[in-house]
Amino acid sequence: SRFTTEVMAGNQERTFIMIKPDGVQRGLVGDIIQRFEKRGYKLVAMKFKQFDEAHLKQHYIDLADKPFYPKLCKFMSSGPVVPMVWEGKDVVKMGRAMLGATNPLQSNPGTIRGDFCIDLGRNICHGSDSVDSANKEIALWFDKTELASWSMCTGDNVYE
Ligand code: IDP
Ligand code: MG
Repeated sequence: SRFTTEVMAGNQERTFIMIKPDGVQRGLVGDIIQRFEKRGYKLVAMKFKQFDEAHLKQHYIDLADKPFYPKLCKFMSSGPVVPMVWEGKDVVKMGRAMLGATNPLQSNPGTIRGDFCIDLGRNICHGSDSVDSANKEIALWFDKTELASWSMCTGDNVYE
């Protein structure tokens, strides 16, 4: 079955991608989702919601000792965001590549940050940096029941 093929090909990896408040404000929600969708990745979960500072502090807990941590968490809770889970082959690494470098001035044109932003603190999107972080972030942002279990009708056109 297709499910067996996907499991065998290692296509079940998941990452956590989030459109930040600046990305929402600038009307980039559709474009960012479309890039993952068009590439062939499978959407597993998505929300549109404002979260409180405590939640963002937990999300960025690894950066707690950085000077920009309070400002970052405050900004991230200043408006609605679009947290998402995307699934597919090598999607953690590829998601980061699609986002571009953390500093938009070092992001190549063609990447999300390289196409749409300039400043480090307004880099419009988040993506998990490892499978381990992805699992932690998915568990923080989504309840198990919010992860959709479905098969895309791509047949054998995305994966050989
Ligand atoms: P990442 O988002 O590319 O994974 P991280 O190092 O995890 O980058 O930092 C999280 C976010 O914190 C960045 O996306 C950026 O918005 C912000 N940030 C990172 N470094 C700085 C900094 O030196 N000054 C201000 N904001 C920063
Ligand atoms: Mg990070």
